[in-house]
Amino acid sequence: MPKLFLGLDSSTQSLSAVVIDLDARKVVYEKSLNFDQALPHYKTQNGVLKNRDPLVKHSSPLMWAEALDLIFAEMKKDGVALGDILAVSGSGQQHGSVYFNDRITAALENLDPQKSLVENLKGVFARKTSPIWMDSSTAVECAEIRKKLGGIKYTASRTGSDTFERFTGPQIRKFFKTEPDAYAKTSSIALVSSFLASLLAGKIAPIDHGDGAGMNLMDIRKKVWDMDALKATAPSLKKKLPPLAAPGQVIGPVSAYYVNKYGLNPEALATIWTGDNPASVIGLGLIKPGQIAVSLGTSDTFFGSMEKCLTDENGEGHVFGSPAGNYMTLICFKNGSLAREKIRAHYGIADWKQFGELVAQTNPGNDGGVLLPWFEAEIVPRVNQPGIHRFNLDAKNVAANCRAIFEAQMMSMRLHSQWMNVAPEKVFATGGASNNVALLQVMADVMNCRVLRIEVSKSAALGAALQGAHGWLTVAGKNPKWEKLVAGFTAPVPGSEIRPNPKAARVYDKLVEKYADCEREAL
Ligand code: XUL
Repeated sequence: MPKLFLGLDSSTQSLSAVVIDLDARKVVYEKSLNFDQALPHYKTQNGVLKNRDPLVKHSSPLMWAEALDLIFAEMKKDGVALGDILAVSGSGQQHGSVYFNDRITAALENLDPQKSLVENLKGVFARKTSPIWMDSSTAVECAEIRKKLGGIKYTASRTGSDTFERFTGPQIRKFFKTEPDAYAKTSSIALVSSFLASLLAGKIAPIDHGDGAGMNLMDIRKKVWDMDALKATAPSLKKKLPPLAAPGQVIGPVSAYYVNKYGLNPEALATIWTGDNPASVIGLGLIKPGQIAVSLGTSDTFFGSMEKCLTDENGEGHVFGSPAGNYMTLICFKNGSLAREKIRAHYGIADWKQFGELVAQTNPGNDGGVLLPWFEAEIVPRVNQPGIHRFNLDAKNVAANCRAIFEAQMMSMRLHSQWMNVAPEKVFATGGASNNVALLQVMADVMNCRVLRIEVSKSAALGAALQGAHGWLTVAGKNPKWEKLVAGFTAPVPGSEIRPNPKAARVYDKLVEKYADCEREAL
């Protein structure tokens, strides 16, 4: 019998499933359900409910539950060997929270396969909607909690991150302040990940150290609820939170609901879920410290494994628990592809090929020219007033401005990841812009390490499936090693390796200092 494991990823816009055959080291099934399209009756736009306040971004927990039913029905229809699946794990968009009243435990224990999950969950919510990571309506609560915890540096060193609007603690505080009665009736709070894990296990699931670190409520070093942070957030919070647990631990067998309804293996194990970023770290094979991935998308995200817990005293970067047992970091730069595209459009450059040719006409270091491309308010560094700043750079020099945007983004990454104290050994580039060779060459030169392209379409769901395999092997007494487990699933694109040019690397060692001065001046 093949050893099959199912990984699910409930992201902002979709629910994805990946089934792996562990011995064959192959993904044997992939499916994605787009919420807007598959479940139009929730009226979401890109997975988000409409709201008059542009800062408020909520979604529907019932939609996530309905999607779970739907994806199992699809897998059954597609002939997936659900009876052979040995464990199910998953990941969820980070920070989003779900609020239950005291009917939740009984509802989870008695999931009736004659009914849908939505019907089974009738009357269990203390709050109809769930604030998600895109919400930025809690600036006041962030300031309140940060102040009580003793400022940015202390909050970050205590919880792994400074307070952020999207983090769950500030969201819980806002709920307590604005809807105190509903907060009082809340008996249990889940993250998106632990909510879906609970639906699979048929009982309230623990929150794992990966996703738990995205709440501003967990002591990042001891990996327990931080009583001061809980107190600073809302009263009686400890009673409302599930226990914390190591990523991927087995909760128990899957609920009979999925066995009776979809033919899932009755012996399949349900494990604790994690956040989508921790799951991606596994899905991309970033097990060893020094292995970094940069996802070049709408925003650019820099993440990787870290052995010891170091936190960013400027409060820009995040530290989460990693499914591999140690830590992971995540730094999110808002002006990613958007800023690159703005420059391209501004200079009327036809395509990225031509853009790359222009970059090649200029020298690494741009003869000292620096651009700060903050088209949008930036997260790293904190920039509230968007603006474009040029130093020794002529706005009319098209080629120099093309190089400058790439260099600025890569130098910012290098500068603002220094607190991690990890010299990248190699960087895996993913995301839309990772096929831009000119950009990757600048990355290799600025970081002074090899850059390899990696294409994993569903890295979080794959990471979740591998986490399921890890949980199952652990219970089977096989003492699995992560490095061995991920091998073969996440190979870089053949021939994609880009090596740093030593001469250019020396130029950037100097220029990064000037770049830091420019940032200071602009801020
Ligand atoms: C990370 C974050 C996002 C979500 C996206 O802090 O907010 O990456 O996890 O799903």
